[in-house]
Amino acid sequence: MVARCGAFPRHSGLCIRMTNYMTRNSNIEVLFACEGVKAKDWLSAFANIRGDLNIQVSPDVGACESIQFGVAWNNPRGFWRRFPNLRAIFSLGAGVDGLLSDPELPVDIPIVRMLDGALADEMAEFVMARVIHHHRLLHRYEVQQSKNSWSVHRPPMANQRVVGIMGLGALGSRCANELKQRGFHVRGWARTCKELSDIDIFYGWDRLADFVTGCEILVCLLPRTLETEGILSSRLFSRLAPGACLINVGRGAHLVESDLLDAIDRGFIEAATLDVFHDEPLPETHPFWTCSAIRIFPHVAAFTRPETASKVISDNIDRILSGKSPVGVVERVLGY
Ligand code: NDP
Ligand code: OXD
Repeated sequence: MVARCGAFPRHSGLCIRMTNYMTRNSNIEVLFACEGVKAKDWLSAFANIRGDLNIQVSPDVGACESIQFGVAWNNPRGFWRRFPNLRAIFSLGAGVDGLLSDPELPVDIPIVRMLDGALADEMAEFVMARVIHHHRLLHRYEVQQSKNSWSVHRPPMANQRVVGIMGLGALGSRCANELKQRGFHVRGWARTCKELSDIDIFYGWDRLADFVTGCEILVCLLPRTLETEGILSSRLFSRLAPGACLINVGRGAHLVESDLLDAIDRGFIEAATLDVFHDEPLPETHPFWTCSAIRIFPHVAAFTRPETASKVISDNIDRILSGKSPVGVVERVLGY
């Protein structure tokens, strides 16, 4: 999640031109264009680590030709086309589906996703919390309380609990490792083969059915791409262990919403933790709000923090300036 500032209107006077953070010899021109994000915190974070960035904050942009680097989130279509001398665009989020959906995105520069250990730490915390919640059947007690009902449920031990992680990238592999260390029986699914110790690895579409079959807690940490949209569907749910739990922290578009409600009705899924949605904020009238088997979180599993992520971007700027490739370049053909 990219931390948002609710009361930060895009065209307000709070959009600061970064001249007071510049040094006299500054010559690296950066445009911070992150819709709905509190720019002030980012400007301070960059200023704390270096003084040679001249950061402008959208929409207050001077000469478009001077901009060398863009920091992006939630931009309107065609936004980045206006800057002819861009050398890279850094996404504030780990997910770049929004950025890549712009058909007018410059084609000849790297798009770089957010790869920050602190983001992975937070995601691992959230996923661990929710896996333990479902593993210990705490969702049942939440429902019981609303009915004044006292009934004890005995969960299996962690090493008998099969947790499946879809997506074994920066975030998924971190979660898989931590869950393994916590004692769960962990399996993971990715596009290409991986080596993660003591984790059962499945890769490619032809192993998806084997991966899912018998999973008791399924965590989705895939990026949204043309291939992965709608992957959390009836077909997949029907292969899970009966009464399985779902944790979706990838993107809302991974889930076929009506299929989840149907799987809950039919007992394929006992409980779900959802942090991402087709429409965010989730509309007030959405049926998920009133489904007792679903817990809703407003896209808060992991936050991109200015304190650490500014250093990630800064290091990548240095890499580019010294002729190296930045870390985290998106493969546009794959969409992540
Ligand atoms: P990465 O790009 O590092 O990892 C993506 C993983 O998904 C890789 O293991 C990749 O396989 C796998 N994958 C992609 N396409 C397929 C496919 N067709 N079949 C099987 N596996 C596939 O991403 P991150 O781990 O950094 O982030 C994952 C996602 O988490 C983001 O895209 C974003 O949507 C979401 N996110 C959510 C947040 C929240 O607060 N809810 C916060 C941050 C991110 P391979 O390794 O073989 O390439
Ligand atoms: C993020 C994301 O990093 O959801 O916030 O991609």
